[in-house]
Amino acid sequence: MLSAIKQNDAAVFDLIEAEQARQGISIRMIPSENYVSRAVMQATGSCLTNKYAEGYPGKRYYEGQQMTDAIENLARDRAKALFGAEAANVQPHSGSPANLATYCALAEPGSTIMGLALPHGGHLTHGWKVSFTGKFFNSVQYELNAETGRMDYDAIAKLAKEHKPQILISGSSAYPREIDFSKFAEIAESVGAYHVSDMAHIAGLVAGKQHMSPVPYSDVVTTTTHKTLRGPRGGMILCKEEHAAAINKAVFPGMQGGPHMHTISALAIALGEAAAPEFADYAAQIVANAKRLADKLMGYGFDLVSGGTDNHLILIDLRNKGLVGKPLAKAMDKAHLVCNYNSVPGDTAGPFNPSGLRLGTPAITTRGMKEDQMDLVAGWINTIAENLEDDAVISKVAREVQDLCNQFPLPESFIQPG
Ligand code: DSN
Repeated sequence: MLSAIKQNDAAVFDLIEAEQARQGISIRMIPSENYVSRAVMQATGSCLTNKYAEGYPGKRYYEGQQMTDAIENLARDRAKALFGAEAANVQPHSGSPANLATYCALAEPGSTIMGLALPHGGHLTHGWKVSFTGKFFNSVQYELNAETGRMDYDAIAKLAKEHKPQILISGSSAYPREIDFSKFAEIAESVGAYHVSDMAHIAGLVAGKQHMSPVPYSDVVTTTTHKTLRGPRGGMILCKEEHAAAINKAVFPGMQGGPHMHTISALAIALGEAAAPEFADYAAQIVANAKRLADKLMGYGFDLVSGGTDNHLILIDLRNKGLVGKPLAKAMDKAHLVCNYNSVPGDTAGPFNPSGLRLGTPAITTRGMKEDQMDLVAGWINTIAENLEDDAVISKVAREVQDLCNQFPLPESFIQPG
């Protein structure tokens, strides 16, 4: 697959090959990352990258759309069937443009939107002040309950009554608990707001019936396609039919030009994979692994935000250990245990040196790892946290990690030919 790159551009080939090797010998626990199947990967590298297809199926601005129309319709139909949605737009280049397009479809610039604050697990595009979503709109941010580390639906309702947002956003990037989308729908209805849900992190868990679906409770649902859903890098919007025209107009021509048809073809494949019965087993194992890892980490005295997890991710608050996130994340990376440092609710440290660590199980579950392997991972994290400056200890962990990765190669259909 990479032979032409090797022949034409040795510099890029060497870097891709090195990255493939790094992914092979790493326990990848950034909760938004995964491994895609060989079929999904091949579609992203297909001739569809050569095609412009501005517009929508049946109404394009360039000719030669015989195949692209069929592909986009297939992706849309599979998305609607998988998630039980009335309408789907598969063109957003990723989650951030999907969110901005959605807000622009439902509200005028300057209107009030309300989402979860970034340090409490929200996404930048839920109205955080450095994002255009926090600049173009009057953004009000809700926070987690300081005691429980969980959504405080009464407090959210109170804030919504006070500010009367045009759009209430549910969903998160670093919240380890199940979100009750029905409560968000009730709050939105009580103040006359649209309910927009961003299910980017949990889309695969929703598809695999391991998390409540936001679709029946939302006007619009946005998502990326490459996290737990295990598709190509991209975005997607699902909505009620009454919003479909406004959403389509906001994505194209409002926000984007030509859709990435190679990505859309890969998304169609990934949606087909997610509809297969074994995907539900995969989603269930993601959650089982995260719960086991959380239990073991708590056994080592780690303080987890909300006291555990219901989904694919874990947020460690390191303050009780006298640690901060970045040095631990960097030491773990040396041992090929890859995660990210992260703010935790109530963090007074800045975003470049926050007090938390965010871990997730989607990628290691794709490798076939189960609860027993989570026990090893928890032990290694603890060993590194206790020996941050000790290179000999870190090297020993790195060798053990590599041994485990060798025992858990990717399943055959996920291995990319070199
Ligand atoms: N950057 C993603 C994440 O890691 O959660 C969110 O878009």
